[in-house]
Amino acid sequence: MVTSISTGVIEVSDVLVALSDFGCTTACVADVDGDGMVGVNDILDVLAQFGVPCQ
Ligand SMILES: [Ca+2]
Repeated sequence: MVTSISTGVIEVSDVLVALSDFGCTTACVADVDGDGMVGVNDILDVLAQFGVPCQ
């Protein structure tokens, strides 16, 4: 499940966090798909959920 990184809704700041964390491989805050690293899939997940309220 994709959850907002900073607020209750996926928004620009979450996309920016995901982008700034791109390539991260340990303790990644932007690892939204839970595979242990931040890659293209995480960015796409964040973008796919953009503007959607999440828990
Ligand atoms: Ca990931």
